[in-house]
Amino acid sequence: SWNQLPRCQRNLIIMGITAFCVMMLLFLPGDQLISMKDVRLKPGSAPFHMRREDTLQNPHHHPNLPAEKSENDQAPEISAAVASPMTEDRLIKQELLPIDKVAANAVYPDGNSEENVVKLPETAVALNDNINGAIDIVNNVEQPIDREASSLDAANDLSDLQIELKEAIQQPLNLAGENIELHLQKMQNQLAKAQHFHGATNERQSAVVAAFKHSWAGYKKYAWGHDNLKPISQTSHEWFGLGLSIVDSLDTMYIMGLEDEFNEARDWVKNSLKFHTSRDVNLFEVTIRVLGGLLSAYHLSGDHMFLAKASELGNRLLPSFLSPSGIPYSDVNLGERSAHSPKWSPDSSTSEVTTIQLEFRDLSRSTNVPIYERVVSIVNEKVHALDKNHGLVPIFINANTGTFRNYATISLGARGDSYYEYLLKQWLQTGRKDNDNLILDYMQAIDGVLTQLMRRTPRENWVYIGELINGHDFKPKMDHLTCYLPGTLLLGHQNGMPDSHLLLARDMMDTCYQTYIKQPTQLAAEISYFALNDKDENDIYVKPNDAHNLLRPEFIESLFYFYALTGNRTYQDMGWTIFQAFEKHTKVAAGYTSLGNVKNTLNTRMRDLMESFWLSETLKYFYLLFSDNRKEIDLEKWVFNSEGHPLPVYQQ
Ligand code: DMJ
Repeated sequence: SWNQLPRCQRNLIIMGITAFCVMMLLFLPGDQLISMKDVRLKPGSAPFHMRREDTLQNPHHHPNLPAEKSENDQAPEISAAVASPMTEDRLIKQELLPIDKVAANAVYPDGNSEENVVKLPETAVALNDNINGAIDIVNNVEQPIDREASSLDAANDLSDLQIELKEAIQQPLNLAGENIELHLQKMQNQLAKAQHFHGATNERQSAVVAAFKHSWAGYKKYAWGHDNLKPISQTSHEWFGLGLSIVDSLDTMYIMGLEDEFNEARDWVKNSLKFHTSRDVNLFEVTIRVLGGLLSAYHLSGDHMFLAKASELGNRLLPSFLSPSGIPYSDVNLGERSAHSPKWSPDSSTSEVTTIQLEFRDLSRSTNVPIYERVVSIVNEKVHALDKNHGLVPIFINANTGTFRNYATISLGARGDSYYEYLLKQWLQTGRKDNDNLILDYMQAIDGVLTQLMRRTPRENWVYIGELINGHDFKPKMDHLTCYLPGTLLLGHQNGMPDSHLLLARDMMDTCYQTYIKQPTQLAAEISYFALNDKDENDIYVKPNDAHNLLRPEFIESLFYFYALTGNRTYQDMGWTIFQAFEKHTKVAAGYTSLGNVKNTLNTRMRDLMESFWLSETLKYFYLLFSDNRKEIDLEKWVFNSEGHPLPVYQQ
């Protein structure tokens, strides 16, 4: 029939097809071309040389570099450094210098101040080899991949797991083939040993202990057994009905040496903490606060009652993982042993499904019951396999399909934050030996933060991390939640991550501190905005609806890491300024309260809630920050979960 067409018609069709092909080539998205190039990277090339030279844009403008440069106009040494973290010949500081010393030397990645650089630590060499190995596998396009077979394997794995899960849920006390109490008794010599703490050794620590005791007294009097205290109305606040403030406080009291308070809380947990009520709770919140709180109390005190409780709770949380994809549902009914997506949306938050792994893994390893670690490792694998935007993840994920929501925001604040935190911390928890995928994802994500989300303000050069609305449009907004990042980055750097992470950590620290001291109350708002250009009046500003302060811990947490890892006491002084601001503006007769407005000392609009993280995190991090012994909790041996509960590092 082609031959029967008139010649001019045939010519027209040929021209049309040719024009279509040319158009396709012209409009193929740039990043697809880049990823096509990536796949052909030679084995052994630097792991994160994943962009073309002209896309290696690092908006990290340090004050020592020309400040007026545009975002696309980078100092070459910085671009190169960010582009080539962890290459074989890179030298990394073995011992972290006090941060101000690093600033004085102004050594950026690949800088060569002899004083600052020594040989790559062994762990980092090993890591580097592993990473290169992993990248080799990814890059080896010659290797045939039987996708059908591997997806069948995955489906089989998932259905095996579901069978195992259902059995575990139906026989809660039989997890290890026997009653959990008997099981723990048999594990006797593997059980945790009690740790010893001295209590406060200086005035600042004593002031924090006094703040804790004041909070505890109010909670005891007006809200005992309920989740939170409402210190203005002097009543209680219920969320999950699990005595959150008690469980969240256990390890803080143990570390502070508050024996009487710890013992009364212990009795409440033993006799009154019940999980059989038919009530929906949030998997993530209950995991980080209650499961994490119980496990930490167990590891610090050596009291196996806490482990038995944790085991019962862990079992009741398992129905969350009975989803078609293995990505957990966000809501679980502990009494009914059932789970579902949130009522308001089909999706779970990305940070929520990826911030349960430390706790579930610890539960498995503490009880010798593998199912908990298995279910969360599957979540790791699934999320690892999903496409990301320069290593950054959308903030919503669907538990039924196992995919990210299209066009969801990318943020290191609410719903995104602790995804990045747990990538690093899980790797640390397993002695930096397992979980290469996670540390690869972490490095790639921080690379993405540097190139996609980091900006400097036009006048004062404050570094901040913005958001990508719909996954694309940059918004100069940073949640206070994001101020956990400098501490995590420093922790990573101490464990072999590139120097670009250290620089970002230090710059972010300065900015987060500014979000506090720029406010008349010297307390940070929930959300800060940053000037994009000179038209904005202030470099950092707060909108009226974002001016609240919930007694959040993130910046104090970062100060703690900076002090613990550098020994530089400047961070203690910064923390002391903020502690005094909390004392001045949030302390009330029955405890400490959240505020509605940090912008006006005469009208702070007290909000009437003392969240349990004030007790588990903010006060704990203040106490450890002010310690004379910066290794009071040794970060080589302990890893803090997202709610400030220390869990042991496993070397095996
Ligand atoms: C805490 O519950 C945890 O730190 C969580 O990861 C984020 N938000 C609060 C504290 O702000």
